[in-house]
Amino acid sequence: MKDIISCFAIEDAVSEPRPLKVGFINDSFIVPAAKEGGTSYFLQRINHHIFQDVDGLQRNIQKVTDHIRQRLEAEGERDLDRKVLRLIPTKSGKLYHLRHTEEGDEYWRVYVLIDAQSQETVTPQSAELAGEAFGRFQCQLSDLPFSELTESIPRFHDVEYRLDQLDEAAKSDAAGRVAECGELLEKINRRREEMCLAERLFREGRLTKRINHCDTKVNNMLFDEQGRPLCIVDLDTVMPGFVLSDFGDFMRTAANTGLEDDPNLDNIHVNMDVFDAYTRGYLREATFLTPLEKELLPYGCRRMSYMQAVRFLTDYLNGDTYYKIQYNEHNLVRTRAQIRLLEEQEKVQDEMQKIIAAR
Ligand code: GN1
Ligand code: MG
Repeated sequence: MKDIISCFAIEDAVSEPRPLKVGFINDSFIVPAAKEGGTSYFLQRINHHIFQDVDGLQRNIQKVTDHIRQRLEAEGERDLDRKVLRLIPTKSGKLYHLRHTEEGDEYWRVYVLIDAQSQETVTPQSAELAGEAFGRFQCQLSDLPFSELTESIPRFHDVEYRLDQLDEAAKSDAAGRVAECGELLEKINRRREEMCLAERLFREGRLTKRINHCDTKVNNMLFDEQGRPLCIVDLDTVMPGFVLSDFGDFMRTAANTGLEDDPNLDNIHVNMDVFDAYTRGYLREATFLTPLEKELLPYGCRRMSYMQAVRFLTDYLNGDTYYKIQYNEHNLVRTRAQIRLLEEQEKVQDEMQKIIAAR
């Protein structure tokens, strides 16, 4: 660990790193300041099986954080290192440290540690703050051309591509599970055209892409002691996409009265209080939206539940190679729960549309 830390352009003296349990994808460590009042750091080993283009990934993060920092500076913000992540380069000026070991290559990076709190659960009040924070995040990046960033996971939120993957999985039927999925496949197939609307509108030049976070969960926000949002973290999936992704994914995860993998489908309804609160906060900040983008937001919710169902079912058919599972039929249960959420969202789409139109 000492060797790894010593590769980075860290000025303050630091103590021994200690592991931190956050997220499932990268390995994270806190590197505490050696003295009171010194800077502490956040060290991560990047999962390069998921993020195969580490150069592109790190360049994305650098561009996004630089851009936000410039905007904040121009607004006269003082508390910069708590309002936006700061990457620490290596002593040779690289955005990560590549280490060759007998077990394979390791990619390490360092941020300044932000002293803040995080939240795991959503209330209507925190949903409004989250809407504001993610809206502001998109707004701060709205003048950075989306083509400046790469897709850190290629075609991550592309529904046409996700359906191609499902078709391939169904065709090869590697785990012999297609026969039991007839009803789910039928529900997915029936909605194909509608759910690929964004990709078609993009090709027709009517819908733009923008820079999205692509993992808009409340636990990817940091709050200060008073519970005010400070900063958005976990920037690995920041990439070009439709604004529908960030809006829809928050609603998929937070505005569901059931669980993402709820075995009891009757638990699953849309939490309209959370929907209303997030929308209020989001639309206050997302002043850059075109009328079409705004109108498509309820579709964005359905699209993300649908895409997640497609991804879970694909993994089930492939024999569970991507998502970690806790039991044999976990991906099937997840698929059913996401399809039910989609059906519930379909029932309230007019209500959603009204809430949005009223803002
Ligand atoms: C994965 O591991 P987690 O929860 O941060 C996935 C998301 C899915 C989510 C479904 C890189 O995110 O896209 O929406 O699972 N992330 C990746 O629970 O595939
Ligand atoms: Mg995550």
